Amino acid sequence: MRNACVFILILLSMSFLLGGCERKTPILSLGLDEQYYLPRMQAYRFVPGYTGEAYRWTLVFLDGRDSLLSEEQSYTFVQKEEGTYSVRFEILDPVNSYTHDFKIEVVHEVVEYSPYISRVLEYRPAPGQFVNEIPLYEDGDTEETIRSKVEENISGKNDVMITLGGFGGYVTFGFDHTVINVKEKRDFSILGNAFYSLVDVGRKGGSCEPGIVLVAFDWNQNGLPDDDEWFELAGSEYHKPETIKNYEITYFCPDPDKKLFPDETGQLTDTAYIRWTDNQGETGYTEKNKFHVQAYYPKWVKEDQLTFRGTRLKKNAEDVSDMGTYWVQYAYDWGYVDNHPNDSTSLISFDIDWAVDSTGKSVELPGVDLIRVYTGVNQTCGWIGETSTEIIRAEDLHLLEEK
Ligand SMILES: [Ca+2]
Ligand SMILES: [Ca+2]
Ligand SMILES: [Ca+2]
Repeated sequence: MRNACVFILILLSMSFLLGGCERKTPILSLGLDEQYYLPRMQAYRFVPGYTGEAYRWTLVFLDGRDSLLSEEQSYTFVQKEEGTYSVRFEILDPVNSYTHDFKIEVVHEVVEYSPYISRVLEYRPAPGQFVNEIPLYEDGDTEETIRSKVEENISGKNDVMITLGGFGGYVTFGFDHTVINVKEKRDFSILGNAFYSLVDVGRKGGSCEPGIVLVAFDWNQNGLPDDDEWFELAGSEYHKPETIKNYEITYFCPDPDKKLFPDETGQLTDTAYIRWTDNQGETGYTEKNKFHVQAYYPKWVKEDQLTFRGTRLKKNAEDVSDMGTYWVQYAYDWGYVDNHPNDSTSLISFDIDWAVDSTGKSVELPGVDLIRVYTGVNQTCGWIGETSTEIIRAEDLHLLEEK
């Protein structure tokens, strides 16, 4: 091993000299240590600067068996269980092959993790009747102060509801650790304010406003949703023909002095309030009702139009009275936020293994660092207004289990 290290150092020094001043990579970052101490549920990215034709990272067990971890040059390691992990890194190259065995001690975190949301990275609701109210917009608020209000509201067990507004409106949040994808198990749950109003029929319905979940693993470990790919968790509706992928909608900020178009019931004060157009050739309006008199377009947003993209679920509401007085939003089977009541534990929890890429192909993720939820339907229901996903809390189910 020692000889190999010396050899590599010489080789690296040579390439550094040959490359001259243009090579900025410091030699020290090119190596791998013999031993690492890493907290559980925290990803760590190993980036060997030394290159070859192919690579192999394997987990080596005590009995000599091994299991392939990756064939990429770099590897992001994360484990839920504490203990010693023996890892082998190999550079497979006809000229300079290289094997490095090292140990990772996965230890308990110094400060106990929270099973709940610890940070909100983005909040961008689409127009809606609760926008500027939950959270409350106050004079002088900016994107950042609103984000911080949302963070305060849905972190931990504060349980103060936020709205995502109409189709596409979203929030992005994370925990103080990676939510690990445990095989054959649901990994996290998200709480909203859905309820059933029909108790005597086979079809669950009431106030069910399904939001779609996206997840990302922070591969480059910078804590940000930058170049990490987002994957949709494919719920019960994902593969149905009526579900529209790559839906896009643009809402236009209304002129405050615009003419109002009330309806004959007196409950809608403007049926042509916030105009939207979509990429399906449709156009329509977010209607204003008399129960919510504030502006529905997010006041802190400077742009005069807002565009959202995503998967659009079929409308789930029916006017069961046929007179516009009693609307029922029917729940989809599984895999959506604010779609079943919070006491239906299995119906508000999510499995990271449901993740699919943009072509619908299943992807394997070791865990997720970032979760985004957006309203999945574009629908208005008379006096009860547009359908909007609401959130109060999210939980790492594995950490909850430990408590
Ligand atoms: Ca899982
Ligand atoms: Ca990142
Ligand atoms: Ca709701």
